[in-house]
Amino acid sequence: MIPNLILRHASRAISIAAVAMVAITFAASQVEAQQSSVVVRDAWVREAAAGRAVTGAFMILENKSATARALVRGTASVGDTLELHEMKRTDGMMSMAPVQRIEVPAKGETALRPGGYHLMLFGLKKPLVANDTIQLTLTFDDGSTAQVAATVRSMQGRMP
Ligand SMILES: [Cu+2]
Repeated sequence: MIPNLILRHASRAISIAAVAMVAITFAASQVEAQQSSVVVRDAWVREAAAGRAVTGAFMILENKSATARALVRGTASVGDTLELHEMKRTDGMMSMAPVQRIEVPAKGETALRPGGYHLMLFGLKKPLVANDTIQLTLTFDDGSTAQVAATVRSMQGRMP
């Protein structure tokens, strides 16, 4: 009888531990999914023909809070990697480069648009056709995230 009792206690301890693990995991995912004070609107992504593995995404970032925020990273449902980019004119030439963060002032807005800040999506898994919708997950410097639906638009011959 004694081994049986020990066994029962052991399995109970395990199930308590399992419940605790689930609770911790749940709490962690709650933190991760915290809604950002930055609201995203007018999100769109440039159409990408078959064989084209790169495109740009654009939107307005609106900071509803009284604290400055910054976009620090993101992922896209359709690509392998997402980089934050800035396009600017240097010595009369337009060029783009990755940036660490895109600042969004307190109670203010930052526009991501062709010729300025944008998101660069690499490793596209399939062509992006006008009027399709893709999903972006954006993470800000406070760890909050925003889920964004971006519409695919055609934008012939323009960079990025
Ligand atoms: Cu770019």
